[in-house]
Amino acid sequence: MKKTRIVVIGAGAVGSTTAYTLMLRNRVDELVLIDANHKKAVGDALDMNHGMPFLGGGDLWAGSYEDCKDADIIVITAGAAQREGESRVDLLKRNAVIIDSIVEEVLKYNTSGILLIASNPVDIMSYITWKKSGWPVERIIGSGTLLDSARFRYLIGEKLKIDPRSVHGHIVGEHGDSELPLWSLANVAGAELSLSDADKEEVFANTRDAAYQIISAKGATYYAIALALDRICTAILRDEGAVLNVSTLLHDYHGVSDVFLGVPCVVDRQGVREIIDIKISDFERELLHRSADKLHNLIASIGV
Ligand code: 6V0
Repeated sequence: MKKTRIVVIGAGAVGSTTAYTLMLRNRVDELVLIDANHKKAVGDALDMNHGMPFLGGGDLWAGSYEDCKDADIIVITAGAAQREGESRVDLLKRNAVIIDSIVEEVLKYNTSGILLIASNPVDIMSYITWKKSGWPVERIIGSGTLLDSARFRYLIGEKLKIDPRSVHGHIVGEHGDSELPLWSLANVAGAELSLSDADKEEVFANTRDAAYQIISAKGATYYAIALALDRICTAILRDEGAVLNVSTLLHDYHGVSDVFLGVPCVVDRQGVREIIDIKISDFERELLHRSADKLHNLIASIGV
């Protein structure tokens, strides 16, 4: 049987934590770390391999782009990290150049895998990756608002004293300042949430601003995004058909087209198999359009 392989490009805080998470959960036969700073990737691989006697599991090494050959999933986490006070969109130009060069290298060795993007601004990086690769759009997945939706569910769960796994809630749109909560769909066991307007405002503000809070406290966010990336990889490798709020190309989705945004998608071995056609309120639709307009303008500004 063919071995499963995931390549993680960028062995910084997000990439190394993602590799560690995949390793702990024994998700894959072969795990490869690539970084422009090869020494860092080598150090991480050594450090993680020294834990194998406690875990058992597959092979893990610091590699090169040639290792993308036969990879099932290539996770891109490389790039400049968000600085304190820096909006995700300020990262755009710095990261666009990096992503373009990485995709060019990957394409030399792999034409059939799935590219999973985490680098910010993730919706635009995913769009750039799709354009550059020429791959079918279902095989380009941005981590989108999956992390934001997890934060949202956690914070609702905290307010209601309910396990976040039993809270259903979706953040859609940009992974960033223009994202929006779909309160009209949020529920516990199908029942409407017993939250005041003030509670809702607080929950959403803490969801939207979570990255700023964490970066201000410790410089970077990486544990929860690593779990979110692990979740997407697992949905792909196990052909799950899981519904995840990942970033995908929209085509006349509530009137929005030609932009990658986080929306509920069915994820399986093909990548994004389909987008769920949710019912949203007129107000939510207007906010979704604003989020899309913001990204359209940014994409136009860098001439992609
Ligand atoms: P980091 O710790 O600075 O790591 C970035 C890594 O990328 C470093 O090890 C660099 O050496 C490496 N790198 C830079 N250029 C290249 C290149 N051309 N080829 C290979 N490797 C390269 O950053 P961190 O890991 O904290 O963040 C990485 C990216 O993830 C940033 O863009 C973040 O903004 C983004 N995040 C995205 C999240 C999401 O929800 N999508 C969440 C958190 C962070």
